[in-house]
Amino acid sequence: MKTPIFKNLPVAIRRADFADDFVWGVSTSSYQIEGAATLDGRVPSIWDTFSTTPGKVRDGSTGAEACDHYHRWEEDLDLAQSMGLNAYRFSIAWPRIFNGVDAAPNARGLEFYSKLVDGMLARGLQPWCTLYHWDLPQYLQDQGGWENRATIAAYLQFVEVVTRHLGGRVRHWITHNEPWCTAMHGNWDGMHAPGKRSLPLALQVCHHVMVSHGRAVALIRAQVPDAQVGIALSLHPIRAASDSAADQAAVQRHDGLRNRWFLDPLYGRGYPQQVLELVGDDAPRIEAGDMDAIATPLDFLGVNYYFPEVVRDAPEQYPLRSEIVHLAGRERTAFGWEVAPQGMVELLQRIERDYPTGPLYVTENGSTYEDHVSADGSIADVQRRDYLIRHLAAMRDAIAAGANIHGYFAWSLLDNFEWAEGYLRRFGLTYIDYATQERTLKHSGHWYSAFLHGAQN
Ligand code: IFM
Repeated sequence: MKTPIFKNLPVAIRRADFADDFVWGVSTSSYQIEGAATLDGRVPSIWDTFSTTPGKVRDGSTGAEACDHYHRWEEDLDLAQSMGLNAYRFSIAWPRIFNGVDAAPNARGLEFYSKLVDGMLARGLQPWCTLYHWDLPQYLQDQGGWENRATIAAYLQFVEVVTRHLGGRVRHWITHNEPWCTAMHGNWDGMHAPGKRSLPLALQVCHHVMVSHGRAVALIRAQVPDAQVGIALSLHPIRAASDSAADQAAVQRHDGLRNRWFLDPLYGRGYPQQVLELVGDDAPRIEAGDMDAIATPLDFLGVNYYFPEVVRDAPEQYPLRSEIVHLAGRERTAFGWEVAPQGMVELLQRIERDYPTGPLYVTENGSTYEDHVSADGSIADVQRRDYLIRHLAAMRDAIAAGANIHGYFAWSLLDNFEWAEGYLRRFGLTYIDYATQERTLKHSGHWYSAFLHGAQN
């Protein structure tokens, strides 16, 4: 008799379908799980400021406590190990490492990540370190944040200190997580910290973030001789709402800013001309050497895939003259994101066809649904489990067709602070009871664990 966790699986899949050295991980980020916002010399980040500003986070919550991972990290790493993972992606909270413009590095902040990394290594988890996952120190935002070119130098100082301390133990480095979100949600639509609403500002922020990325690649290599360095981009396959020529043309424009704005400069092609023409005077100011810095060769590309975007022609919309539409009848997560495992394959194959990326890693993929705790305490999150299985199967098929994919990180190990949605959205393979901080592996997590331990299904 199959236990409920293995009942009605959408497709058969086994770990043995993948290479022995395939990287199997989970992804997390500092502000979303750590809590301990005022401990051991940590200063406020832009997310502390933003989330305590009324109306910015849907349930009025903050990451001040989150999953209390700062104190429970051993339990969390034990869980990751018990699941059979061989990698763990985490991010460093910059406000724990530097607490002022001219401050010396904060030894207690460094100590936390040092222990965390040792904990991963002791459990057979390869550490994948993201240097920036959106928690900019507020004192830097007070001086203009990423709009201010001086923030690039501050970031490099932070990167230098972190890589000097952890470089002997951490080989895999991700400079930035989803620069689109840093720039556009932070400064164009205002949904994320620091909550500004200006396209030219967002494009300038984006440019500085990308320059900081390129400079960091060289710096990390200088500090960590056998480093593997990449960036994690949030990318989407872009699809047309109809067969009309106008909608097809909208796809090109939309893709230009959503995907090519990042991929083209990373691979030495500069910003897409089509988008530069559309944004006109709102284009970023670029200094000599910037584009070469952004194009510093990478060891891998991290792709965060969640869903395809469907667009239609919308001549009134500045600057892309396109608009995202939600077609009826599509399968969606509770966030309204379309469930499209094939979209992941399409995206990865397109990236490889169009760019010399080298190895690809899916650095995030996951789903949010309403979770219900049963009387026996279990969480039968069948939809999240099936989302995971279907995406793994799509990835397996893409690899069989020749895709250069070397690893997969599920988002996320734990339910956590989902930015502007607060705790209303649960993405975890593990359920967090925020009142008690008790962790319970959901059925999706049990399935992933069984899969990683070699179960046949
Ligand atoms: O929670 C986020 C994460 O911080 C960045 N990528 C998308 C996830 C789900 O929205």
